Amino acid sequence: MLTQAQIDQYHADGFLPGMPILGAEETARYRAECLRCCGPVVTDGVHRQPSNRVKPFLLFPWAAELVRHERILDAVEALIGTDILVFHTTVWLKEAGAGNFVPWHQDATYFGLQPHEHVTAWIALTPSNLENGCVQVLPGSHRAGQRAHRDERDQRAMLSRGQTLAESLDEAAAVDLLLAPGDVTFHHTLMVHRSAPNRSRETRVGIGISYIPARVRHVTETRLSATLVRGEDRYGHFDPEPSPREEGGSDEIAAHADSLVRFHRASESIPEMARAH
Ligand SMILES: O=C(O)CCC(=O)C(=O)O
Repeated sequence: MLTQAQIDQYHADGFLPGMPILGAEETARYRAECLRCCGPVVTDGVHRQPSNRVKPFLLFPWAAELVRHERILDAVEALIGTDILVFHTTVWLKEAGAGNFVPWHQDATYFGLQPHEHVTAWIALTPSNLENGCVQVLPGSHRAGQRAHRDERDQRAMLSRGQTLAESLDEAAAVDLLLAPGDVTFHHTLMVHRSAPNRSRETRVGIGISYIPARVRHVTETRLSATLVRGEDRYGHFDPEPSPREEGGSDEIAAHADSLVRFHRASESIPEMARAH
């Protein structure tokens, strides 16, 4: 799936620019499902709550299918190896004119994973461009390791505590990840990135899937859950998660709630989070 040159590029730059991975039809289907289940407006009988946007693959069969997409996993395997878990997933839905933005940050700050081998596959379900607030990355920034963050409380910040890099950056070096629907980019957990508000007239939808090799563990006392999507888990660092059989089922809702409660409990004691002021 990836050439050796692309793999080298990922390790050198900390990200891979968008590549067309999903076909037009499947992209349209995932976009419709994502808006139906995780969108801002209640229009039908879907069990809808804000947390649907976090780990939707435990609630919705279409999302469970997406995190197991063979072509995405082929690329992920080239970057982190054959035994792959989904640790987390976020639907990044930016409504037109809402002013929501993502501050400069590193994902590693709030995940508490060691070693730092987690990779995010960011899937564009709509166009993602400068007008609607695409992701922007600082190439090579992952090589300087974990940086200090502070909490910047702002209702419009799309990170739970408004985690923002404490130091100033050379923003002129930022690269805009310009994507067509169905494109996927990959970024390293220490990559410094952000995204600006959506100033277009359309909603921007992306899904960020956090993949880790099974050897990676979580650093806090709380035992977390994760989903094996390829290969074998010979480490058992995480409790296995069930795949949803039906949308809105009580087992599915319970498994999702359990996973999120553990994740939020663990977040409080991640060393990088405790140091953020
Ligand atoms: O979608 C966005 O605007 C931000 C995405 C992001 O921060 C991430 O995937 O880690």
